[in-house]
Amino acid sequence: MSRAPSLWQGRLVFGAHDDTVYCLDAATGALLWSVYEPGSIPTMGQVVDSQGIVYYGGLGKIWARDVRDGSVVWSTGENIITTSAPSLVESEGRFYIGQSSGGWRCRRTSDGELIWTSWVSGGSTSPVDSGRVYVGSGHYLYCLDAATGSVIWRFWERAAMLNSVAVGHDGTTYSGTSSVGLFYAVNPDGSEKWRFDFERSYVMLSAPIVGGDGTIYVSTVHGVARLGRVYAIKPDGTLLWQYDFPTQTFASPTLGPDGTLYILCSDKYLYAFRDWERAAPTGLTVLRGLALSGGLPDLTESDDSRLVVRPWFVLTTQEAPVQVVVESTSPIPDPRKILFTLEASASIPNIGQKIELFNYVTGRWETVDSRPATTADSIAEIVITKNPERFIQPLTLAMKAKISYKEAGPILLYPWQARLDHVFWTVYHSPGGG
Ligand SMILES: [Ca+2]
Ligand SMILES: [Ca+2]
Repeated sequence: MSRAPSLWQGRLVFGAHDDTVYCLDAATGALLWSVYEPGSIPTMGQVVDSQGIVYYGGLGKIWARDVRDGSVVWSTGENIITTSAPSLVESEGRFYIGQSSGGWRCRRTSDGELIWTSWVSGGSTSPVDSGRVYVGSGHYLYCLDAATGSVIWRFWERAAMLNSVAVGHDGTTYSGTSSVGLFYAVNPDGSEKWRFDFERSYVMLSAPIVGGDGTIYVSTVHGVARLGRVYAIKPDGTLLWQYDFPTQTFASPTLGPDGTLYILCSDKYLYAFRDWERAAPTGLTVLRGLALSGGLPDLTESDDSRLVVRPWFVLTTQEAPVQVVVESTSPIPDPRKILFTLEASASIPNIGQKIELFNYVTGRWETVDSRPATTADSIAEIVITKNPERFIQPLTLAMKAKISYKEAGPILLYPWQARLDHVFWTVYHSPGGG
């Protein structure tokens, strides 16, 4: 089965059943290079280090190649059958790889030489975290000491063989069974945290991954109907969303740095999707203050081209002398999360910056952030996870933000300036969305 492609500097690398390793341009899908080794079946997965060296096994040898052109850095062994992708610990110059005879090996990245051998055999992609290697093999999830290969604990599952493993940011391990649709979260001490039941006949055959916000992404297949489905599961074990593919997806998902999820499907298409969308500003009103330069187009990019506003008349002394209202439109009415981002600065210290979002339920502005403005551009990111739909007009999907500046202490120079470089909303899809 094909595993997930690896992403390095805009290049996707993966092995296929035709004994070939491919490197594609991630943006266009164009072939950059390929290498053919007869009988190698390089489909157990690969890993790419920060220098652009890809490590992988298969039948016969373990290889290290340069992702730039596919040239060989080293190859090791004869008659090796690997059962996993290599798990890399680049800072220690080591990787861990499953072999069908003799068990798990720890090898050097520089030349592939052996550091230790474990009696635990089989299992596929295994993460290394805080000095531990996690291997799903037989009826057990094993936790091995990364330094020596000795077993720290093992988690038993009666139903079926445990499969590939992922580790969360808190040390929780995630693994599923390959014969019944069960998915487990295991505590760092080896005890069960929760279990998640995939619907009907969907089973996990490839490694889950954990996103930056702790969301667990699992690729599953329906063996009878030959369908694929990806689950996004929250860290508490409840479903965030699921997405159905036209055919089976044997590959693990891969997350790009911007949060785009890549999935290789058996229909030979690489699917790229994400659960968020950007909403750029579409309207601007300077409510209080005098616009000195710039306008709406200056707010759409972080490029140091800014809307600059100075204080002007106010009706009362409590009122902020600079108030800017920015409008946008949400792509959906019911997001699970809204992120509001402002990159701005003030010309002098002691200026307070306040961000309000318009609450369409109460019909009032709601303060979501208040902080001192910085004299160099800084970014305020406001996350709304509780009832975010209140900030979206239900019929027009309009969104409004008011950004205000007011003196917060003694100032040395008047008039001062508020300088807004970049304003945008990021809207995250609800559970059930794709
Ligand atoms: Ca800037
Ligand atoms: Ca700008």
